[in-house]
Amino acid sequence: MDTISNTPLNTNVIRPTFDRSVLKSRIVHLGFGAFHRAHQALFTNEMLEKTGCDWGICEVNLFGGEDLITQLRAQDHLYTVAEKGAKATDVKLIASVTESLHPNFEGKRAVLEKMSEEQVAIISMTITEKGYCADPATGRLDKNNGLIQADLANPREPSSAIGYIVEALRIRRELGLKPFTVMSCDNVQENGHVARAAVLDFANLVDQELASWIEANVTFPCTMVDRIVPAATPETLAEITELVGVADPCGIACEPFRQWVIEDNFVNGRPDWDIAGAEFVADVVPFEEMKLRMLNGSHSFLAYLGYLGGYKHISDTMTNESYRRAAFDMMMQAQAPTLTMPEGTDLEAYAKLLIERFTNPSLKHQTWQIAMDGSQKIPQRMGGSLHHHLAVGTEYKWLAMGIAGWMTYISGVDEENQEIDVRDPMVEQFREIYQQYGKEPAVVKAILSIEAIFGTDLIKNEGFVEAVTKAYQLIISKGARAAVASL
Ligand code: NAI
Ligand code: CS2
Repeated sequence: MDTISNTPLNTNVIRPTFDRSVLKSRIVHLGFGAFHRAHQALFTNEMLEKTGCDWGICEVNLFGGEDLITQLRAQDHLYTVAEKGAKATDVKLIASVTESLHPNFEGKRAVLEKMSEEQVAIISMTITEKGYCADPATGRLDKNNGLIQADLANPREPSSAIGYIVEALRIRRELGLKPFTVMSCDNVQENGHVARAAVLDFANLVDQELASWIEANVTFPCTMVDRIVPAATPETLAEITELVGVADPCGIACEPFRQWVIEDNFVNGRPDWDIAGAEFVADVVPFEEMKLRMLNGSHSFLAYLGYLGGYKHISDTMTNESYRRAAFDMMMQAQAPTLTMPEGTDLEAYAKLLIERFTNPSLKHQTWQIAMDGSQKIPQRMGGSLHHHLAVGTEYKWLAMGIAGWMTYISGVDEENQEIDVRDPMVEQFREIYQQYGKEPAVVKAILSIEAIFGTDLIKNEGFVEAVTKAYQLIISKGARAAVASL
């Protein structure tokens, strides 16, 4: 079969020239999904091109993604990334991946053994927000999480990413090996701190000595990651085939923009990703907060209200002037004032660039995709800012509308009475609430009472409950487009 590894590729494909044979799996990456392929693996590829060093990546999917791993193996772990601008597209062949593992193919032990090999210095992760098994409201390990309960009962045979990390660290300690750095690359506020808390909380429940060793020896740098990478579709894959000259089932399309800000805190060495455009800084938290609130907060707003308003893609919502204005106002008036940024940061320029990125018509980023897992996303994208406005008494109507949009979306029924395929770890709880209240305004209070999402304070704030209820009623009675236009 013709694959990208055995067929001449179109001349427009940008091919690396570094020697792959020197690469070692010094990074084990958990989560070979869309984003990692277009971000960390691509940065690594460009770093290797400039340095010729030996930092290769072993890819692991702990949940799903078996086909992707099989396809990747069939093409010698090579794949392509299409960077699609509004006008032109660059196609890059990525050669930084050395090997791959899947517990459903090789077994859990093989994954743990790989993570425990001496040369492995970094475990990186793009495992989605829910992969941390943390309580979204507190950021601590959720001991009631089903995966965590199973792993606590049987820590040598883990299923969760947290369980794998703790067991691999136990093995490394037993073997007298250096630990690895745990680097989260997920859209989680203070992602390193959340990863650390989850790992330490888990370790403390299985072996307190191990927990103390991890606390003293392992680092969990925070990172701010940014690049819009929609899930692959038959259309993007067909386009990649056309651009590359042969089918690449692992190919992925994304926007040209990319950003990676990394806390420089590694215990066992790290690649010079800065050579490929990443930034190493002492404190990432302000950048993470900026990105999560301004980009992701408005993305979620557009996803819920856009989906309900009949828009399939983010770029479609940008064709409606009131959505465009609401997204910009949300960034500048609801989110920017809550941030404390290093001097010289131009938040208005950042917001303008975000609107331009959202408008990119070549990028078919589905509102439905971004709408997924709202229970994990809303607290960090809107919750922190809400607390700020409620404390200082400033306007937060965009946040109230965003939350009301999410609530309407999770009812599971759209404005045409069609079913919405709601994907969320808490979907059962949402279903029960809607079964009890229907679409009556009382449903708002019932949802705001979910502690894991909203904590215990917000429900006590009458002004806030009223603002969300009003926004919800407006969406229900007049529709999402009119509700957004009213802002
Ligand atoms: P994807 O759906 O293509 O991949 C998800 C990956 O997460 C898969 O590799 C899967 O094996 C793994 N996974 C899912 N649930 C898991 C669990 N409970 N434990 C361990 N692993 C689990 O999604 P994509 O686009 O790769 O995004 C993944 C994450 O990357 C996002 O949730 C976000 O935090 C981050 N991200 C994504 C961006 C994007 O534009 N796609 C941009 C910036 C960050
Ligand atoms: C999006 C993000 O799916 C989502 O929730 O908001 O994945 C977004 O595309 C990235 O964070 C951009 O860096």
